[in-house]
Amino acid sequence: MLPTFFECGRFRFPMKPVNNASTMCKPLIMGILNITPDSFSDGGKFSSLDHAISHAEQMIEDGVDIIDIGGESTRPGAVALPLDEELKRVIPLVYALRDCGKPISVDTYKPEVMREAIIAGADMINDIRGFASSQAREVIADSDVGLCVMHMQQSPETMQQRPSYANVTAEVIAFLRERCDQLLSSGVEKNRLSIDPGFGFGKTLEHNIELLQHIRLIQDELELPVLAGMSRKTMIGAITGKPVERRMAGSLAAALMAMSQGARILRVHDVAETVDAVRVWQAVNAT
Ligand code: 9MG
Repeated sequence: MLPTFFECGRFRFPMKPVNNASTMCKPLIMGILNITPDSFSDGGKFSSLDHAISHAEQMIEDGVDIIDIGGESTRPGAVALPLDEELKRVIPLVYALRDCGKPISVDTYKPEVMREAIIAGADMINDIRGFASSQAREVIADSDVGLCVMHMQQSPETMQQRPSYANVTAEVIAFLRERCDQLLSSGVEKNRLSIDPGFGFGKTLEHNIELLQHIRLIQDELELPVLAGMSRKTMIGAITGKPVERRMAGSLAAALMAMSQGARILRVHDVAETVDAVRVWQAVNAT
């Protein structure tokens, strides 16, 4: 059974529907807020911080539940960002948004960024490396933030070169179980954890499809809420043949598929459209 609530810093979200039918639970919408280098800081009209703040305001108007701030690209082939640059991009934005009324998640695997983000007011840490670092686990254990523990094979630089599994679902479950057990042993409460199969992180299209078909199994096995992120990813492009700027419809279909499999958090770029799609799906499903 899933924990009754997902505890996320200053916020608490119910994880179970009233009638206990898991497909009826409205998923939380996590909006993606990437902060890029400040190309206008020397005299331009808007800085990248201003752009990011107005993007966050738009997402709030559109019905977002959690805002996920990221400073480092996690695309296949992306190289790591130096620590000081990531801190410079992310931390001012956490301070700027901390009182926006929505939980602020920070997408990072660096313990130093986690620590500063928590001090600045972040409510959740989203770690694509699944809290592999013992320093990261120490920082987290000392806090009350919610966590997303994600599966990845290798690292963003190399992950799509030759993904390989004997049984992708079983291996992802085993990996997430081990990482969650480590976090629980270091003192993290179970109701602060969410898990993520890591679509596109060291997976072929076939692996991604198999994982999408098995979200409910993954959630039931680990008794933890699943976060699913497929928005605009290569897997959507591979299925639809569309370039990244034309993948919204495909991304909505994938989000609804994840929701029908019981996913509790959907990580998306297009918040307004996903909120509408979820509303329609629920209105029909509830009758
Ligand atoms: C940062 N990031 C990019 N894609 C992601 C995904 O699918 N899940 C999570 N948790 N984070 C992601």
